Amino acid sequence: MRVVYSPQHTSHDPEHEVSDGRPIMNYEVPERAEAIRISLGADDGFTFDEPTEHGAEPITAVHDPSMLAYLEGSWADWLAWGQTAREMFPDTFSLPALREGMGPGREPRTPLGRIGRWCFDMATPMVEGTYPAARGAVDVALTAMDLALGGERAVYGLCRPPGHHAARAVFGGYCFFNNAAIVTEELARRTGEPVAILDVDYHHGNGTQQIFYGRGDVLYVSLHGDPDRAYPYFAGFAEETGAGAGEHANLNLPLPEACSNEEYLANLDRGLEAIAAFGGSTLVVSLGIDTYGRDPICDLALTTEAYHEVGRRAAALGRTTIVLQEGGYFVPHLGENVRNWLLGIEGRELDLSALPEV
Ligand code: SP5
Ligand code: ZN
Repeated sequence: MRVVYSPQHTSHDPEHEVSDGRPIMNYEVPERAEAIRISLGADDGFTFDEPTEHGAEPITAVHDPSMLAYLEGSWADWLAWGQTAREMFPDTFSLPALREGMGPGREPRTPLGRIGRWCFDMATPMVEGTYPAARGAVDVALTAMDLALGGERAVYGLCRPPGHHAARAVFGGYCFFNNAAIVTEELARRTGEPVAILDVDYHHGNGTQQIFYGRGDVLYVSLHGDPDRAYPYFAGFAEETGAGAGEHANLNLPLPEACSNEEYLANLDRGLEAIAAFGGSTLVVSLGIDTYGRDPICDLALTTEAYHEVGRRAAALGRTTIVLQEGGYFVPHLGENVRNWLLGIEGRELDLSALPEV
């Protein structure tokens, strides 16, 4: 399988986040992508390609151009205002109720006002190298798409930072640009066909859902920790089925705490049935490994065997598949879990031989 990877991701190296009422070390670190690169690099079945630049147009096809401009200029703006911290966090959020009945108000001018306009949480700090890394992740995803359009049956884009929490005009959840949504939109435009997205990250992909919620030509299917207990809290409910032309093109499958392989796979089959019933010849996968039993921030109970089986069942759809990396935070097993997912999709055997005992 062809793998698209760029070392540019390492310039996004956040240190902190706020979680459960405490400042903690950020879980979305460069070591994650490096662990995946090392596992895939040790297996001759994977060959690596560098991304090519795709420019801004595919990004603004999905995101507010003002968000792109904000992300591009935000670090210089931070420095120009005399800030010296190496991470930029919002401290005040522009929730709609703050200006209820008063109209939208002016666009904020200060870096802290502006980040509170564009970022929805306290897990997604920006550092000096965040913007080039986020652009690099988009290029990784689009290059994987190019390979798939060129005839590869399944391709993996080792995206970092991840993307599925970024909506049209707001970012967060360790995500800046929605890599999977950008690829999906570009695929829809280039092929004229409907496109299905399968999101198996532990967290609901609120950004992807938002971007395609009114669209009938893009099916979004997500398996995730029930937002009644899990981030992102405000989206991912089963009753969210799409709007207008997009009605019935959104399928949320919220899962209980400690969900086992068996229960997970039963839900997966429901998602795959919906995808099989939807048209189109391509599948975009948002691949998160934070469903793992040992993930430090999530609460499902999947094992490595499940990843191989999920890949195998996704491949049985018989569609050209573009797999893009999202979350997964138990770094010691992250690379081997991704590799086994990809072995599954390629019809290769489960291989637990390189899973370290930690
Ligand atoms: C791409 C991705 O996986 N983003 C996830 C963003 C999660 N953000 C932090 C959520 C904080 C929830 N803390 C729950 C810890 C349970 N003890
Ligand atoms: Zn996640």
